[in-house]
Amino acid sequence: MPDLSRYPLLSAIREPRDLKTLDRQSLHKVCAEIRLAILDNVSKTGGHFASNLGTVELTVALYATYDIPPDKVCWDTGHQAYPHKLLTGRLAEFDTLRQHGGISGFLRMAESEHDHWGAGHACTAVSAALGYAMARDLRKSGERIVAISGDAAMAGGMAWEAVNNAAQLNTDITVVLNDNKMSIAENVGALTHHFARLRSRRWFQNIEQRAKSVVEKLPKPVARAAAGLKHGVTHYFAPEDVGAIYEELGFQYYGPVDGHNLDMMLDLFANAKQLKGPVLLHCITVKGKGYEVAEQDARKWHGVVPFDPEKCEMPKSGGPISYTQQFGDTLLELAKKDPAIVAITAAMPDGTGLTKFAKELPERYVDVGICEQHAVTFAAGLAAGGAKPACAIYSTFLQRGFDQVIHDVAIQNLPVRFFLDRAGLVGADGATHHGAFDLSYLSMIPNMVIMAPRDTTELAEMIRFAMKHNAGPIAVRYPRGSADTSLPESRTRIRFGRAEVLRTGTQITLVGIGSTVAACCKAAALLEQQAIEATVINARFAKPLDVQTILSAAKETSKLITVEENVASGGFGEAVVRAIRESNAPGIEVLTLSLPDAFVEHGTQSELLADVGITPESIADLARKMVRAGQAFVD
Ligand SMILES: Cc1ncc(C[n+]2csc(CCOP(=O)(O)OP(=O)(O)O)c2C)c(N)n1
Repeated sequence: MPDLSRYPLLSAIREPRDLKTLDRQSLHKVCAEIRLAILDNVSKTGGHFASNLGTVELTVALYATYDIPPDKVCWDTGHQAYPHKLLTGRLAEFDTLRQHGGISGFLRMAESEHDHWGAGHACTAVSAALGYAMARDLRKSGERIVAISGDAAMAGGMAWEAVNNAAQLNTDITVVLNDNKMSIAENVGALTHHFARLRSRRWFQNIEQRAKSVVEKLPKPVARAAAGLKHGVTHYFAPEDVGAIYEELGFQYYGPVDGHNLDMMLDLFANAKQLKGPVLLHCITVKGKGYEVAEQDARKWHGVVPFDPEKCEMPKSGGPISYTQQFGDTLLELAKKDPAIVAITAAMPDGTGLTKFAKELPERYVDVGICEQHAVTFAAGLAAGGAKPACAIYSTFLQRGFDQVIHDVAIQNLPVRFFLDRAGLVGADGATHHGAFDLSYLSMIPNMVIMAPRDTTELAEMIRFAMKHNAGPIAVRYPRGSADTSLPESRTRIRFGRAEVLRTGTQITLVGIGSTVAACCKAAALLEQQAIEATVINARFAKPLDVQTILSAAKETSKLITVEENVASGGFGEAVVRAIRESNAPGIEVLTLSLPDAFVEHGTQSELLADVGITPESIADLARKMVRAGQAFVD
């Protein structure tokens, strides 16, 4: 448990309404204690850092002003909501953040009654808040609904769909735009420039005074109408803000305000509380506020591993090359030789390994923002136009572009190359971020080819293969982190739809795909110690499946286990079972080992793999039982 004596005021706060008992001076102290709690704990657990230091005053001011509950707050993504966690009774558990069995790094409705909206993926808050608002209107219950979104998330298509709908519903909803000019990397796109223009305007110093001064400038009838309103802060009062895109779309735009000026933020929310209809409060914040190195390099300090808070240093990452880096290096090497290659990321240049590409070949690098759907169709257009798009999106975020993959890429059989980092269990980010579904959601699509490398060397080969593959869409999925280096070094060339046999035995066949190949090899070594001879196959292709190689090993051993970091339904194992059944080969027992039909929580990757039974020991154990007991495991 954290040392609560370090946070005397914060430790007495169990829920937002407790803030209402504090005077302004104490609220300033609460802000300082929240920053300290974030630094103390996140420096030990790792997690989102800069984004949370930027929302401290905003959260305290909102929670001290609104009536929560019954008022409700929907945080977008949730990676900036640690102050919210600390103000809603989770200080004592804060040192378990993102740890196995501990509290989540994001918000989850199941974790706290104060988490009104769970997330992890961006751009959902305004839609969710709008739903809450309509439900409230139907109930006639009258509570206030707030959505808090970052500037990058507000550029996502879904956020615009919600804004468009909000104006139509014309219900009472407050959107707080937390504008720190940053996504994880620098924010991109035309909207960013629009926000910058708004930022450059005179900031509100004092809301009442500003409202008054603006009213005085208005023509009389409008001024009278305006003055009649209780707090006088509608769009009528801010003529120089006309042109703010949100006003054109039916929102009352109010801002920009300094999101770290607690007193002003308290005034802002006290006023905003009274407003009717859709309202947008534009707050300017600084990512990393209060921790100098994070302010200076918010990109590096967005998400952190455990670090030394005194020295302000994160440990250097050593060890074998990561899949991410291998991807970035290999694609850049290929793109230098092939001018048709274009790299696309959806707001994840560092996470997908494209930072170097962006620097060296900026004219062929596109960061589309948090817009995975657009990224996919944009890539399809590039392919149709003769370019070679490499669309690098995390497995979990490509879920956003599912229809685009089918409708724009696959039906037209366009050669878009998808590179899916973070496939399988990702660790501390938990349920919203695991790449648990891509083998399923891609396998079902006609024309799609899917590969998964057993290690980083094979990833490089697969990237080369994919960039040459012009016949239609192709995807390479690979896990977070580095490869297991214990695999055999001997290599065979990648051939379309062909698997690789890594060792042969007569009693059982273990078939791995991607990250699970290493576990299968280790399981085979354990089995060997128990005098059980196993064949190990590196499937390489989830689609098309190498039925010939798998079937001939299955016939030889009559027992087979598939292992994958993907859910069972629609996954690799199911495809193998189907192929064996369709072959009508008699007497083959098959067991499929996969992720469960449940959302896997957070922890380290190895803790989670142990939880779901994907370890060399558990594979060996199952294999031994199958071989020794001759037990029927027919699907
Ligand atoms: C759909 C989706 N794509 C990508 C991400 C990865 N991601 C997490 S936070 C973030 C940046 C968000 O920027 P912004 O909304 O401005 O919030 P800030 O971090 O600046 O507070 C990104 C791209 C995500 N969570 N969801």
